[in-house]
Amino acid sequence: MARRDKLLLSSSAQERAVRRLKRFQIEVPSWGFANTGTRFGKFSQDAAAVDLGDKFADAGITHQFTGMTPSVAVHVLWDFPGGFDKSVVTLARKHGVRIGAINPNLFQDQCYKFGSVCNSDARIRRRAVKHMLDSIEIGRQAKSEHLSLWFADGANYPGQADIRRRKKWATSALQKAHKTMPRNMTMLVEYKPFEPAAYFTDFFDWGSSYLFAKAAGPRAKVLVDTGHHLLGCNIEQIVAWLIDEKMLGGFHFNDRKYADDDLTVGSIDPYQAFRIFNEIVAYEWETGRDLDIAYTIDQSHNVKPKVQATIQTVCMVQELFAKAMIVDRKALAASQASQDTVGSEEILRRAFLTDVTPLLKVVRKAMKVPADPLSAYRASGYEQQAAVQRKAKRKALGLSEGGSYA
Ligand code: PSV
Ligand code: MN
Repeated sequence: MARRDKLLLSSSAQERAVRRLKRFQIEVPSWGFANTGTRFGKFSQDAAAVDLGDKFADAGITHQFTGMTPSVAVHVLWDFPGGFDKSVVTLARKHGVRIGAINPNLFQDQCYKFGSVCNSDARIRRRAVKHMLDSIEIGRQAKSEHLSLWFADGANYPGQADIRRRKKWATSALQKAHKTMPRNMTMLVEYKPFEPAAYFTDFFDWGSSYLFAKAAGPRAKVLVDTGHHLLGCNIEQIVAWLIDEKMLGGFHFNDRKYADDDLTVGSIDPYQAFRIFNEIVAYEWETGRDLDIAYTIDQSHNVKPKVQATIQTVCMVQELFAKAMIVDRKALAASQASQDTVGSEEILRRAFLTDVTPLLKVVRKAMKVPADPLSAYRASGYEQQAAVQRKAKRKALGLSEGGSYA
């Protein structure tokens, strides 16, 4: 039976924790509000977003109830199928949010069957680079600070592709994109060791992303998607190393059981997310400075109602970050110095098992949001209203199901 310790913080420690938690923000993905599915099918929800305005509205309502999600990550092909213009910026503002990371889509067009920036056909590589440059231009107009890159490039069979040449092609593409980025933009390079390519992916682990980012230029960093690791991988160690190398640019948070399951954070292993936050908070505690990290959710809610799943995630992230904030860092340092393994582990476990609800209550009061955002949202009637309106919108548009997620 887990022990639920009482939260006992000195008033200065509590004030510090409240101030930091008030500054903690996490970006929501536009695609988390649209109808999604697995490769076996898609189950649509009436309240799922039909268009970009709906996605911004859902992000806005999430922000209204949590105070933590002022920005929305967009996916160029899914969100701007007819092209981008500045009215999109106004539309986001109307719903109380702004545009966050720009995600080019370099995996869905037929031409990318054998890769994008790693394609052996130079014409396809040029097309992929052009799409990145177009995405940077969208970012410039939207005043976005992040270009978030994920490549599905890879090979399905041994012998299919020249691994070293592909590495060089990718490097050259990233360098071209980096050269074009405005000064205030950071390039985030994501990795994934599997899927959709079955034999190898070109951006396969944090080391490959690190090398690509280093070669691209000084404003390129690594993005860690928590679902993109082989089972058993020690993600917090990767996080600690990237922090130490000043190369941790951002996160895509989600949880997983078997593969890249895109489940809500903490639904399977909350201790994993806590251990990641523990590394971040440890660094911030030592240096007295907030790390500049793009925290983002990357989840797809196939069975849970989308906004509920998002609010649940945001609150879970806040709770786990709060637990990392209450780790007794001085005691931990002393315990590590005396090589007390059990004592050190207990300090972490004690923080993890402590009920931080009282602390979160103070934070949420200061942020002027409900003490229990999820219950308040569920009681608000937003979802029922959205379901009616969006069903009617779909009917008027002749759509059989919702969402611009292709
Ligand atoms: C790929 O699995 C990924 O994590 C990338 O970040 C994509 O942009 C996103 O998922 C799309 O859902
Ligand atoms: Mn991702």
